Amino acid sequence: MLKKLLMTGAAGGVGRALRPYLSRMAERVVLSDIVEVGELAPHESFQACELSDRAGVEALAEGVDGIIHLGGISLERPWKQILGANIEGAYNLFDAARLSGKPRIVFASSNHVTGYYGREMRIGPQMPVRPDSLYGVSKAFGEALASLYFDKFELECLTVRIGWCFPKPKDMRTQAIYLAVEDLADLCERAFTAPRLGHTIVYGVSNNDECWWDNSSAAFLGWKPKHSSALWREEMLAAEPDWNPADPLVRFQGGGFAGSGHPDDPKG
Ligand code: NAI
Ligand code: 15L
Repeated sequence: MLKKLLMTGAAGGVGRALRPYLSRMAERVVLSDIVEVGELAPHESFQACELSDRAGVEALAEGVDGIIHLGGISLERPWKQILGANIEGAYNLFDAARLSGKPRIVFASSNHVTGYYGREMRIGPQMPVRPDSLYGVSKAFGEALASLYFDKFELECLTVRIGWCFPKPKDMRTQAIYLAVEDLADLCERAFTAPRLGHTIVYGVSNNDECWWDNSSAAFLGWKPKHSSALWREEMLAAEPDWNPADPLVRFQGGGFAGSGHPDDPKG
């Protein structure tokens, strides 16, 4: 059991869904975001922090023995936003952790780090990154930091390339990459209780029928996702009757992220 767990991005969709599971991992939980998180349970506290603010992030990391880092821009957005929240923010977080006792980190990366691989492929963390967006590039930067900070400073980290962590899929793509929040909670718990973690990369995906990702290199964690998107398959198939296999939305794992242009271009 951790003594004090920090979760950034606590006001976001994943943060709100994960919050009820944190009491089984830690005695005290510090929730952080740039927006309020609402009413607090007795074991919870809130500390507002902008991730690009170095001093603020150092204060946040002080005295914690585990971190779940969800905070930042979670979609393709103009470069300046990504630079502050995801590039500077990730650097501040990892470096503050280095200076404050090297707590284990669970880093919320994204499937968009490898979004330009085709959907007929099965890929694993050993394959080269193939980001489909500036957002995906920023997550690849975070993953590279995690690798450096383990190799050089022995700061252990579980990088989770999350698929689709929402209550239910919205189409056939997200049905293949669906991650139930309970499975994510189990994975975080494994990250904090494994005797050794190193820097491990895992795709955050439930036990779905369609599957593009091979997590066998993280088998040592003993993580066995219990949930599946199978119950929504018929509904999702019916919602997409007209496939065009050449459409980026259908062709690439990253779907619309792979099909979109530069976020700083004026919209036509
Ligand atoms: P979200 O956008 O709902 O939540 C992100 C939170 O980060 C927000 O509450 C926001 O206020 C906070 N934030 C943004 N910029 C910040 C800054 N500069 N300083 C401090 N806080 C800031 O995203 P969601 O869906 O909850 O995702 C959580 C994490 O998981 C994100 O890092 C996202 O990239 C990653 N992820 C999520 C997926 C999903 O299916 N929900 C899929 C792949 C990755
Ligand atoms: C992500 O990385 C996003 O954070 C999430 O909102 C979804 O868009 C998801 O990927 C996706 O692949 O659809």
